[in-house]
Amino acid sequence: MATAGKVIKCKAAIAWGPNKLSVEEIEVAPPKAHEVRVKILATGICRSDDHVLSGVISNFQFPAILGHEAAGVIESVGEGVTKLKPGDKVIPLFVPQCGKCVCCKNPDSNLCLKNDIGRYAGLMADGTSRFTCKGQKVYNFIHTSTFTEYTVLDEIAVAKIDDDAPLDKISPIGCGFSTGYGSAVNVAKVKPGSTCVVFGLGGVGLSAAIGCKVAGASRIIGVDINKDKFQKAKDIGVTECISPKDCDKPIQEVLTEMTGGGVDYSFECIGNVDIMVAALQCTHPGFGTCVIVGLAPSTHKFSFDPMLLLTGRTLKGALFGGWKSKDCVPKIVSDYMAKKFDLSELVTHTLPLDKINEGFELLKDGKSIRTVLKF
Ligand code: PAD
Ligand code: ZN
Ligand code: ZN
Repeated sequence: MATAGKVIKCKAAIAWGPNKLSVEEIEVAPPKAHEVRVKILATGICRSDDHVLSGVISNFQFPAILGHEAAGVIESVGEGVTKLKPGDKVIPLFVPQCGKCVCCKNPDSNLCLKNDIGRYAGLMADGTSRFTCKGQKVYNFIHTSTFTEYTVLDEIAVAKIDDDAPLDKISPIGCGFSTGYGSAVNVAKVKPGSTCVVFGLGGVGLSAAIGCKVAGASRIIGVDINKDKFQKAKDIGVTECISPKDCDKPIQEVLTEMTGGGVDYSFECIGNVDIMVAALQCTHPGFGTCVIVGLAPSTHKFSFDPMLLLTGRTLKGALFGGWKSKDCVPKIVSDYMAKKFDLSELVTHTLPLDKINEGFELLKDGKSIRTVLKF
């Protein structure tokens, strides 16, 4: 392409610090060795972007380009990149897959040790940045940075997907959908006929419910304090919805009674440590499994009676639904194209990049599931 090897000037949303987000012109340097430059076509706003922007996640470097749930096309590739080429359709991977580390080599783990989650160094693998704005270095976000027309990605953080994939529709596969869905089918391994409860009916929780349904759960209970979320949840297969605000006793007790002793699987898709404990408590003794999916503020901790585990419950957690990202994302895209599940219910709003702040407001006000920014 005509732009290969050159600096590209384009628009991006820069997070200058907590709650300071503005759209600016930036410069995106060409990809170095084992990197690719990608034109982003669609990117969703996830609660995790909001956690960082609102400052509840500590040790984060600013200024930065947030965004991690996206789909795009490769514009150019750096030296040594052999399996990707300009024109390839791709999904950026916020949990990379280097294929070489001890976790990548372990068939039961997807936590590539090259991930930047929690550490937030915000730089490419070689320790430098490809973004500048007004002469200032701009950090990246968990190997992705997608609130920009162009981004540069390490080769280990890119999945090449089907040439026919509809890029405007599949951005939720980059985070929310795959995270929730995988939490049910991979992490919990929901069995047919089981009873599940999903706490939090946002993009991640609804996707967990889709996973429970695809796995054959017979009862899927949705819990949310925002009752506006209930209709959509029912549309995608949640069988009953409850708001803790309508209950005169703790939600874990209500759920235990409703299910005759506890659920088979529970999913915490909020990021609230008190709900995490409730999610463990409402699982059935002897065999119940609780999966932590939500990202809690950095300073929050939880504690619980260890007897809950001694009595045969399992507590688990995973990033990105436990999927080995580079291997599995192309398969999830193929499953979408084969109509194994629908993503349209997850995308409630579409906005141009210039209106990104409006997109964050919709999420904070509980009015959107996913707002997708289209370029
Ligand atoms: P969201 O804000 O769209 O959905 C959260 C839902 O929880 C909303 O519908 C709220 O109304 C509801 N809620 C809030 N507080 C309560 C409460 N006390 N009781 C019941 N319901 C409540 O977020 P999301 O779906 O985009 O993300 C959910 C979480 O998952 C969030 O913490 C995010 O950071 C995390 C996440 N984790 C991963 C991962 O890899 N593990 C990936 C993506 C997102
Ligand atoms: Zn996310
Ligand atoms: Zn690895």
